[in-house]
Amino acid sequence: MGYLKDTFYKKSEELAAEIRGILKEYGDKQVDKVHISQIYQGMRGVTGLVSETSLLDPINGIRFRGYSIPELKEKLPKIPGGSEPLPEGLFYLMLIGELPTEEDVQHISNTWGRRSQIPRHVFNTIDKLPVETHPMTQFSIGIMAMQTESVFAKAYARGISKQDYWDYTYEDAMNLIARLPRLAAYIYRRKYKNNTHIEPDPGLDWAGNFAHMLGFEEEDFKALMRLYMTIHADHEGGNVSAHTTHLVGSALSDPYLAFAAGMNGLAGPLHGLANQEVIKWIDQMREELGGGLPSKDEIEKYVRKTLDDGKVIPGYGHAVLRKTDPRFTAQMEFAKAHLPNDELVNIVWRVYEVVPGILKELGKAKNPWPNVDAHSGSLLVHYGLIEYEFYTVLFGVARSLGVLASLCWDRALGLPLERPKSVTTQWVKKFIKGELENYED
Ligand code: HAX
Repeated sequence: MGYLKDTFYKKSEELAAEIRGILKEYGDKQVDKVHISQIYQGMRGVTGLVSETSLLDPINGIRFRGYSIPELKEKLPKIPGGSEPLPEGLFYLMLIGELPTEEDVQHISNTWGRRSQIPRHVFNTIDKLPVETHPMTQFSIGIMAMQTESVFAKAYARGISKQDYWDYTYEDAMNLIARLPRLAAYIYRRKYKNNTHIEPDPGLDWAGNFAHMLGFEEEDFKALMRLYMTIHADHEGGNVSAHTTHLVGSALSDPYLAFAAGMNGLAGPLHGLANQEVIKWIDQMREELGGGLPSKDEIEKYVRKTLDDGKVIPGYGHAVLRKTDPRFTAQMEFAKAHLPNDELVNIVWRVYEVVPGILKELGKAKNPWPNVDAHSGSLLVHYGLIEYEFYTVLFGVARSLGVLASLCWDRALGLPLERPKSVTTQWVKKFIKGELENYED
């Protein structure tokens, strides 16, 4: 067994034993009571699943194994002379639960480099799609086409013990993460760069190589990709992409099937697609106003018009967060250091000065503050990645790190099929009236 896998196995054995103890002693202890409003309103605030890799605090934002984004920036290994953390290090932290050494990170980089080959039929499948197919659809189809490679699916078909599920899941997770940048770059270059492709550079790290295969050689863009992949990797277990991957994986669907399902959720405009929507929204505003840096008054009018038209302000609000997303702040800091005079970035900052006040005044959105998607597109545009529809694919590649590390944990801990109870409104009405005894719908 490789040393990363070996270390993971030991850690998972320890935690599994601890969980058995917790369940034995405290299994009946109640965490939340569920309100009727929560049953109807997307289970908001219902604690109902375990995800070891990260935890989201409504005020302070995401913590990966206890570490905030500024702490990750300080403590995770970087390339020599680099400013941004290597996502390989975050993957190690999420999988093992401890900060990695430089060697650990190098080991993961090399492993993913070795595993990154994609079978020809996957590219052939993509090639059969109309080129105008949305990149997220192409991405999801590409992941599904790669499912032929699932070692979990093959082992399960042969017949394996429950004890070994984690092992094959781990192999699939590592292969899939290794291959996703190549798949994503293929989709990008096919759709936007006349089908001209760039071979990977084995000397580069995972995110740096991704930037290279996309066709961006500027060191600052590579640094941005390292930061981007790190901050988008995970956001605890309840968000749509993480939860879907976990849910589908709980049926013992292999990691390719589970992750593709998660990506279909990420492709929704209330989730990951918001990053393309933000830039489209700003572009439309600029078009209406005749270009340039709009004044706060102009932005305010445009925001109110968007709301009056019954639309949401993309990049604002969150189901859990109640303050500015630290992932927004991390990108703002990057922009201040690298591109403080960029016009689009300055518009994003000005929008930030205007939108929260309006959303607060209207009082409907529980969180008037910006989320991760409010900033990401403006940075990409600056470096020339101007194809908005591709932005969610970048998010998807990053999200693989968290949700696939989590899937390894799901299998190692033997988490069961997920199957919450649903009820009918008829049931709710009877419940309210206290008529549920011997109830049959
Ligand atoms: N603009 C306008 N109205 C908003 C709003 C926004 N940005 N955010 C919330 N609201 C509205 C909701 O639509 C809802 O209205 P109705 O009662 O008429 O349905 C009301 O305020 C209450 O919503 P909430 O409880 O505050 O928010 P939810 O938990 O239901 O939804 C969302 C959270 C992120 C979906 C929501 O804030 C939204 O639609 N934001 C804009 C889209 C966006 O940026 N999505 C990305 C979120 C982060 C992410 O997942 N990234 O991948």
